[in-house]
Amino acid sequence: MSVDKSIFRRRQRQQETFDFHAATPVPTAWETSIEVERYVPTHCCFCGVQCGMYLKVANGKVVGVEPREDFPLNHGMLCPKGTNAYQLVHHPDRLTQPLMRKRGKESPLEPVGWDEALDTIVQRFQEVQRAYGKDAVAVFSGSTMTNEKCYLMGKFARVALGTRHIDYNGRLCMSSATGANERALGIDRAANPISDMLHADCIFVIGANVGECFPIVTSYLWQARDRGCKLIVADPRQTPIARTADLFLPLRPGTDSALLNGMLHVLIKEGLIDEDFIRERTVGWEEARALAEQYPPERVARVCGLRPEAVVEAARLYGQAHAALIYTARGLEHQSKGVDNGLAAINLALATGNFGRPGAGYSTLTGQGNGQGGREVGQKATQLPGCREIEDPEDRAYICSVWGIREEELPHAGYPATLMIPAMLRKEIRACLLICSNPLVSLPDLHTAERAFRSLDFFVVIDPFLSETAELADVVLPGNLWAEEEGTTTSLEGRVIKYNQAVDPPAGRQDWQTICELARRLGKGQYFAYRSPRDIFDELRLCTRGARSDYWGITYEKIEEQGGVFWPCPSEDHPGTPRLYEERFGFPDGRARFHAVPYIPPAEEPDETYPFVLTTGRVIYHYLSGNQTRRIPFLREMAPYPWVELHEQAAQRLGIADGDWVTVRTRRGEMTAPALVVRTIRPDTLFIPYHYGHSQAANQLTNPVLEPMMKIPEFKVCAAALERAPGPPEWARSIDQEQLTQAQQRRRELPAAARRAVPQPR
Ligand SMILES: Nc1nc2c(c(=O)[nH]1)N[C@H]1C(S)=C(S)[C@@H](COP(=O)(O)OP(=O)(O)OC[C@H]3O[C@@H](n4cnc5c(=O)[nH]c(N)nc54)[C@H](O)[C@@H]3O)O[C@H]1N2
Ligand SMILES: Nc1nc2c(c(=O)[nH]1)N[C@H]1C(S)=C(S)[C@@H](COP(=O)(O)OP(=O)(O)OC[C@H]3O[C@@H](n4cnc5c(=O)[nH]c(N)nc54)[C@H](O)[C@@H]3O)O[C@H]1N2
Ligand code: SF4
Ligand SMILES: [Mo]
Repeated sequence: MSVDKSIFRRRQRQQETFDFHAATPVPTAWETSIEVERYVPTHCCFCGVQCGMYLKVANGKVVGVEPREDFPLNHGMLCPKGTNAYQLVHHPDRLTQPLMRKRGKESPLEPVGWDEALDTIVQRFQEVQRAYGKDAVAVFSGSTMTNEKCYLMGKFARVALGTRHIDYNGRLCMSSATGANERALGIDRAANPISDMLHADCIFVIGANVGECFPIVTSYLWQARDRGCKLIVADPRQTPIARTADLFLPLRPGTDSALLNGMLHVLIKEGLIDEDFIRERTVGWEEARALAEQYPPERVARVCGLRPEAVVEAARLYGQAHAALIYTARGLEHQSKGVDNGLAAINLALATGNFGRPGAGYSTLTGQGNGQGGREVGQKATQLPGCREIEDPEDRAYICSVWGIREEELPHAGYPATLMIPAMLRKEIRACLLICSNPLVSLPDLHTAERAFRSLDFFVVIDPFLSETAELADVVLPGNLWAEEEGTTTSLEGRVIKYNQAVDPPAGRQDWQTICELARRLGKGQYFAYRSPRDIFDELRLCTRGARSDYWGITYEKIEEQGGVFWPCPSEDHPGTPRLYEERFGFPDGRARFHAVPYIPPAEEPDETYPFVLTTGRVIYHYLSGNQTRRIPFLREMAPYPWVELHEQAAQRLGIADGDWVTVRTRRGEMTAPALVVRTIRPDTLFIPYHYGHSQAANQLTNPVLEPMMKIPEFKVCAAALERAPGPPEWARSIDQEQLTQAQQRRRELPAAARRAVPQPR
């Protein structure tokens, strides 16, 4: 691959003057004199923004990274995770051989050859299936991997194993938004490209910490504001973007639909709705309007813990804009009413005619690297590739025709990931193959989840690193990383892009090869006779032809030529579809649906025993379960341990000082961590970052209650008690005291700026 190196020199010069990058230490490999042989164009492996990057290869190794200026979204920017991601590739912790417990559950994991590992897996899966039926084996998949692999997992489960139980970690992520999109708009994708932010007069961000979780998108928010766009932020914590918002709404966790209904109430009262749009392009308005009448600002303010005038002001700012965007993320979606919350947000956009124009729309900010593609290509319990329905006779028949199987052979709907846990405990699911997820950090109520995985007769994990979950497996197969394969992902915009391979995986196999080899040993090799990821992609394209997420017109070449292609793209001469709903919504009648969604409180409300609301989420330095980012020295140093964020009023009341050890207790469990006393969180709310495992895991505390339709857990709201701990917890005793002091110092320094600069919530 020949690349004009002058752009890199220019880029490096820019970095010297650009604050954002100055804050990011330059990895040492950038400074060495190694002669770079190749610059491999690819994308970041972490979040859904999928920033374009070059991996720098020297002597057969990935030695560094450069941001790509030619990718239309990040334009030469990367966040701290992106600049350090390359350090995973040759990390000493990489698994290089299969590991197996040779003498039963109590024996240690020992290195074995691939043949022995694969034969054991096949033999044990077959034993379980013979004794207890095909559905006794489940597949638990993930979305931070390519479309090709996500697609392959769905086909592997249904065709090679013949089980109906396949689902994935997106269930824990944006599945509420999927539910809302499907019910109200008919298409499960962001309505707008991110660049639409530059055409908006108002952007309403609710439940999304854009600054820390989608850092590169933040630059679009700032540019929009520079052009006069108003920014409204609703979050129980004053996140970095909330500090620059025109209006900050520090709402009580779990009360989003009340706020949104209240805003609709004001819009109606003040005549800020678009009656032509409602009449011509929607159905169900009368019911939504009637319901909104019951949400006057005074009532809403009481429920949400806000001032009534703030609700009115939010509605005015939003309703008076010519073009307005709403962005939601997990703050609003990780709730037992997550789908309702999404529907209530969509109601606002529909009532004001904010769809199908530049700068007008509603989108969820999809989180995982391939969180968009992963939810379309058929690794969900009820889904076939292309967002087809597993219970739809036509969809079944079509996919069977592509796969070359009989309709009776295709299993029906299985359990969503969160319902696999009770099924394991009931011994209904007895074996599991898990890839690209670390549920023993990421599932709610971890003590129960751990019992479930331990109760399996046989458990296989495929991961590049020994995760907390892999520690429990009977066989661990080394997985590959993004730098070690070719394949596509679909970014949070709905843009299909492509990873290119920089180096070979250390264990000699790519995941798709491992899966195909397992299929062959299960006697189904004829259905998995791919020679490359491209073969898999071409079959995926065919599966999606004419379906809701249509990739038929997208080829590897076209992705490279166009800098990505937005689906739907029904034919090779079609340019792709950056903005949805310009003419019609995704239902046969072309109209969107209003939904009347009454506010229902979270499943657990504070009481005398558990007086706080506990919420959980992310920090900029770590990605999800932390199994990757906790191994990268710079990221680890910046946030080595979890903490408990609380307001100084609460701290004073309980006699807690910044840095004290505190214990948080809920109905599920307890954990001890240092207190971080701030003014940037509601005084009734606690926050713990969830990127840590074992006794440092926030999910020891969280409520496993599920949203009824999509079965997503309520990670964002549960009742909790807080007290000073008598001393450090076990985990702190076993680490170097000096390291701990340094970490606490750094943690204090981080939000110190925030503590000084907090304007009072308006
Ligand atoms: N640095 C980093 N970036 C990431 C990730 C990561 O792990 N680390 N993960 C990626 C993934 S998979 C995802 S899903 C996204 C997640 O991206 P976000 O959803 O932005 O991140 P979270 O921290 O989970 O939650 C967002 C905000 O919700 C707020 N919140 C809590 N409760 C409520 C509530 O009841 N209502 C409202 N309105 N807000 C509430 C929290 O205070 C928090 O600021 O990030 C992606 N990007
Ligand atoms: N309390 C609380 N819990 C949460 C959340 C929260 O906000 N609060 N957020 C939830 C959300 S939004 C999400 S998305 C989930 C995510 O939770 P997880 O599914 O646990 O996410 P990851 O940490 O990305 O796990 C991916 C695993 O796959 C491995 N991996 C990465 N790439 C590849 C690959 O190409 N091949 C293979 N074989 N393995 C690979 C990584 O090493 C890692 O161990 O967590 C959820 N849990
Ligand atoms: S914003 Fe997301 S995709 Fe971009 S560099 Fe950071 S983690 Fe990677
Ligand atoms: Mo996520």
